[in-house]
Amino acid sequence: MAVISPSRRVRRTPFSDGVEAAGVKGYTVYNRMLLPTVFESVEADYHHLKRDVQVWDVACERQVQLQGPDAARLLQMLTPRNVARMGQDRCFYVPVVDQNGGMLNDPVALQAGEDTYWISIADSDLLLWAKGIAAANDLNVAVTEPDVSPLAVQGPKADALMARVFGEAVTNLRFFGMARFAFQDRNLIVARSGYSKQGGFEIYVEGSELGMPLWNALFEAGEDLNVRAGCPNLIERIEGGLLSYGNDMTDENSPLECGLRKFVDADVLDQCYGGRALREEMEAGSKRKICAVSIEGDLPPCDRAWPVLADGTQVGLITSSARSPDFGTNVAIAMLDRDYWNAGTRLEVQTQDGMARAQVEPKFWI
Ligand code: THG
Repeated sequence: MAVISPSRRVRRTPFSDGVEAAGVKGYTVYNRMLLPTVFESVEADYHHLKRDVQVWDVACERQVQLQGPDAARLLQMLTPRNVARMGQDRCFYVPVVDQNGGMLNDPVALQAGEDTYWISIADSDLLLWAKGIAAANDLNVAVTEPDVSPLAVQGPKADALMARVFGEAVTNLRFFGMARFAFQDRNLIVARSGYSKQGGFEIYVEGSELGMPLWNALFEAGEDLNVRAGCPNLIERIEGGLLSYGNDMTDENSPLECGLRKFVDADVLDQCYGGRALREEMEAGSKRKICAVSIEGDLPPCDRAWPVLADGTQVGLITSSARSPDFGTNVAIAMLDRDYWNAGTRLEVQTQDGMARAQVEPKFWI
């Protein structure tokens, strides 16, 4: 594939110098910012992530900051998940939906201060939607993109590495718990979260000037842990069923179709956009659902949705796929019609290179 031509429109991150020095081999663009996709090879990066510890430049997970007396009210208008009891000690995975209940983003939200919330967004222009909702409702809230860049530390040795840089106490965080920890003369929000199933943390680096000092501190502290630069890994995230907005779902899909039912709370559906549509879908049942699917054979890269067929008729789409070394098959995420989503259902997949046999799996692999 051709290279991405650099320009000011495709933003660098506070960690880009470190990423380049580490020998990044591929990038994608996410929220108009560089996101590394491969260092050694996707397979080698995958094995290393599952064995050691990696530092990821995920600055492209931009924050949409809501600040002001109506910040909490605006946040609740954006999501069907009840955020009233979020507090400043944990973050929430929150579907964000439009007035029809269609997914606009699937961010992680947290309370960064008294009347300040950060929405750590996936790849869509959520800032514009939030500004629009605030304006249309005359809310007393400022919607901005602050100078905050997440840096993730992921892998089985993440606790060991983080303890060396932030102190032992950081390892007391529970899953999706968060607190402030000192680095140099600052207190940074750290959460036990991240876009892998290997365990780890995310540091919300407030102030670009801290980026390279923190990057370097992690690499100096973790030399004997075999720390390397890494990035969200395509194979590992499909095995783990971690959804990718724009790939696995769009505004054509509801959070219920995306398997996010547990993040839709009936008691707030009259406070958020799209609540009525979601209530109707809960009563009627969803017409399709995200599923784990295995696919046989040698496949091309999944850079477009692949039609899924049963007896020659289309019954869904494969939205992500990759060869898994650990599971000896192609692991895939699909959106499948109701009559075809049961585990064991045999299907056919139409790739750009031809047909392949597939089967619905009972659950994701990790
Ligand atoms: N961390 C932060 N921001 C992000 C991401 C992240 N923004 C972009 C993108 N990732 C948003 N999407 C996701 C998708 C899945 C998860 C987090 C963000 C995730 N899911 C857990 C799982 O599926 O196992 C469940 C979370 C829960 O149970 O609450 O972690 O990764 N800052």
